Amino acid sequence: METVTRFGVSVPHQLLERFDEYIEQKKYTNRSEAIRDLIRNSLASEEWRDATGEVMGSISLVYNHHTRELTEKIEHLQHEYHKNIVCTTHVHMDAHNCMEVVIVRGKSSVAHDIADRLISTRGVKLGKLALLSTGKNL
Ligand code: NI
Repeated sequence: METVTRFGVSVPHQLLERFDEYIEQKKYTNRSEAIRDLIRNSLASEEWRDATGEVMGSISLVYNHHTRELTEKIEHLQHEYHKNIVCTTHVHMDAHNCMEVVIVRGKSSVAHDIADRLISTRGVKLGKLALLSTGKNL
């Protein structure tokens, strides 16, 4: 039988409440099975990473612009990848929250690197990379 490892995770109370609602909706019987599936899905979506050739992608971010130095960090990162970033659209959603959509082009691995660095920046609440082929070979 496969060895199972237990580990502890620190989660803000409100986030865990929301997660428990999600678990109930999805008919999971416990948190462990739900977390295992989330891990499997995250790993599966990494398969795109190895695609060769040029791709187009959009990276959507949601963040609170009051978070210290966050806006500067996001802008700095985008300058670092200026050769791969086509454009950026910023939406002030309410008094606190912003949505930013960054259009990227280049190798799949680079699009993933940009997305990973932006999404993992402290204060970014939600983030998603959507990749598309350039359509050249279709
Ligand atoms: Ni804004």
